[in-house]
This record gives sequence, structure tokens and C-alpha cells, in this order.
Amino acid sequence: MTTRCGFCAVIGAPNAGKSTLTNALVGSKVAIVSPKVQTTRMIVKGVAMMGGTQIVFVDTPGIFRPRRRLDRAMVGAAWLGAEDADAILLLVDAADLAANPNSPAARDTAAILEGLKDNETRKALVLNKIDGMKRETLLPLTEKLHSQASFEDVFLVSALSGDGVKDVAEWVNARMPEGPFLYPEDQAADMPMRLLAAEITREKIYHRLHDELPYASAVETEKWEERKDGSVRIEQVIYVQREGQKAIALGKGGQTIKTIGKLAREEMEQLFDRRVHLFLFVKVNENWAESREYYEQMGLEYPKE
Ligand SMILES: Nc1nc2c(ncn2[C@@H]2O[C@H](COP(=O)(O)OP(=O)(O)OP(=O)(O)O)[C@@H](O)[C@H]2O)c(=O)[nH]1
Ligand SMILES: [Mg+2]
Repeated sequence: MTTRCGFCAVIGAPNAGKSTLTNALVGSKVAIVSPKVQTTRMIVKGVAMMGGTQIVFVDTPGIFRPRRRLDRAMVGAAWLGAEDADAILLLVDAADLAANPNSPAARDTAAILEGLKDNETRKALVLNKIDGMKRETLLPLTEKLHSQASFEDVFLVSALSGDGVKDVAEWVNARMPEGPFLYPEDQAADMPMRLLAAEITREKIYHRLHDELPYASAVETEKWEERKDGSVRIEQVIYVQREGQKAIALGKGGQTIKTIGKLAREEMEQLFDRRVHLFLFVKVNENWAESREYYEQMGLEYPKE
């Protein structure tokens, strides 16, 4: 039997819902999600089987005008993900765009459309977050965006509720080239466990901490120790950039870090299907965002400046 297998990149402005859509398409959580922009920092692959086709969805960091070194690496990774793909989904937060045509995300989307102009990969436009929106506001949005790049199709979806997601999957499925499977058929995620565990903790940080703190922090799994009773002991360091941030991350009487640890542990237990003993330490490292090692761990290129 001939099999088909290919890559589908999910790109868009920060916070468009790319990771939510990727998880919905894959049918399990492979990428972390938060209400804050710039949650995803690296390429995250999620594998879905549809009949005789294996689709590798490539969730990417949001594309925006980068400032910091890490931002540049993230945006670079996103474009690279799009370059290697057999199909591209451009995701747009329709609710945001309808409410404010000049929002930062709208400007980022305009820049992405410009960047896609000469890209010959087959593309579909996906208007996301249509839950709670009126159909009549969607039509002019669709027409405006559609005319700006050569999209084969347009989909209106709610990645959150799953509404319309199946149609997107079918569009992608029909565009995958012939080829052998790249992953075992029952595998959904393609991330080393230590990194996955670090990402889970980072997600909880994005949910619990505010202002600049999520952006000033990084998580590293330092120790992963298998226990005889089947449980695992995981030690992680949360790096922040200043002493003051450490105090905030810890919280009054260590309450904040305790909550983050509890939420992360619960999710790890569910995902790894075993008991987890999670130990979190907060350390100040002013320069983590400049350290080559961090980029290597995340599979990011290290930008020159
Ligand atoms: N109402 C609604 N919210 C959504 C939908 N899809 C995603 N969201 C929310 O939008 C926020 C951002 O979702 P993410 O999936 O993290 O977005 P992203 O594009 O991956 O963001 P970055 O990784 O930061 O670029 C989260 O709070 C999601 O719950 C949707 O269809 N409807
Ligand atoms: Mg994301």
C-alpha cells in the first residue's frame, strides 16, 4: 500500500491560537498554550494519522517584529518551519482583527502576508476564534485577507471548541505527498521528555506570572531520576533575570512557586502516566537569554547579534 506523509506548518501572529489548533488537529496536547503572546519559543511537532496518511503538524512561534536575540531566533524558527513544509496554514485571530484592524497582531499578520508573497507552498487561510463572533463580520475579513495572498482555501474555525477543525485536517490530508511514515503510528509528540516537562512548567509560569516575568524566565530540567516504584523524580530550575523577579516567582512564603509546581506536576503525571515528584528551584541568571546552550536545548539557531 502506498503511504503518504508530509509536513504542515501552522504560522501566524503571536496569540492567534496556533498551538491550540495544533493540539486540536493532533488530538492530544503536544504544545503549550497560554493567553499571553510569545508562548511558543520553538518548533513543536505533533503527529496525526488520517487513514493512510501521516501528517506532521509543525507548530511555530508567533511571527512579529523581533527585538531581543531570543525573539529573533523564535521568528527565524517560524519562517524556517514554513519553508520546509508541504502545506502552510496561516492562522489569524479573527476576533482581534474584527475588533481592531490596527492591532499589533493585525500588523504582524500584514507583514506575514507580505513574507508569504513569493512562497509557492500550498496555503490555506484559517480564521480562528470565531466562537462568539457574528458571521456577517467574518465575510469582509475573509475577503480582505484572501485577496492578499494566493490561498487555496479559507476556513472559519474555533480551535478551542474544535468547530471547523476537521475541515482543515481534510484539506491538509489531501495535500500530503507520497512517502513512508516518519514516526510510529501511535506517536503524537516528538519532544524529549525532559524538554516536554520543562515546557509544561513554563506553561504554568505563563498562566501564573504576569508582566515581564514570563518573558524573563526559562525552565530547564536538570535531573530526571527513575525510581524503582515506577515514579520519577524531576528537578527543574526556573531561571529569571533579576533578584526582584526571583522574589515574585517564589511568592509570599513560597506560595506562587508551590502552585506552579502543583499544576505542573499534575499535568506531568497525566501525560507521563505515572507518579511524579517535582522539585522546582528559582535561580537568577541575568544572561540566560544570551547563552548558546539555551538555544541549543530548544533547537533554535543562535542569532549573531
Ligand atoms: N475564544 C477562543 N480562544 C482561543 C481559540 N483558540 C485559541 N484561543 C486562546 O487564545 C490564546 C492563545 O492561544 P495559543 O494557542 O497559545 O496561541 P499561539 O498562536 O500558539 O500563541 P504564541 O505561541 O504565543 O504565538 C489562549 O488563551 C487560547 O485559549 C478559539 O478558537 N477561541
Ligand atoms: Mg503557541
